[in-house]
Amino acid sequence: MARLPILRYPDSRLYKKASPVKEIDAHIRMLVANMAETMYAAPGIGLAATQVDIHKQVIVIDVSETRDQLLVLINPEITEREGIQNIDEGCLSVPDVYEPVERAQRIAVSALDAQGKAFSLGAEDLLAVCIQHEMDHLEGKVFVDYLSRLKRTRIRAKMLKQQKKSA
Ligand code: K2U
Ligand code: ZN
Repeated sequence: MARLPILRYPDSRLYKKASPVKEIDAHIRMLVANMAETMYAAPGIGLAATQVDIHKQVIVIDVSETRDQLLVLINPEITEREGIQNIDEGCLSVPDVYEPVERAQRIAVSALDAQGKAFSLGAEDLLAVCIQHEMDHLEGKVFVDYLSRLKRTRIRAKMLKQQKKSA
């Protein structure tokens, strides 16, 4: 397994739309394993393949306290949305920025697991936020896109300054 480099905002590759996975083979399972290792090492509670410059509909999530309950979502679709919540979000592609985003409180999502088996699950609170955040990544959307133009401009300038310093 390997830790993968995470794209940093405002890298234009974060705005590419991910394609559905046609066949869940050993390559996809290796991608899932590498994404999980990358997420746990970051550390984060979610990661979309888009963030590691692989434009396929693959998400890994683990919101457990014990960090040992990996959820893999391949070709995910949200089938129901209910209620509203507004919590501070972060993003591994936008380090040290936390801002509130309005999301559905509860969702139902259908996906394939890493063995290609179809499943559905209900999620609420942080898990629901995380799934919606990661599915935005697959659509080529970053959470700062929900913020005001002024905030987004300031975040972009801060990210570019940090990247220039570390280059
Ligand atoms: O997409 C990502 O970069 C993963 C996010 C997932 C996330 C976004 C918003 C709200 C919760 C989770 C990262 O895990 S951000 C780091 C983090 C870690 C724990 C709790 C909140 C944010
Ligand atoms: Zn993110």
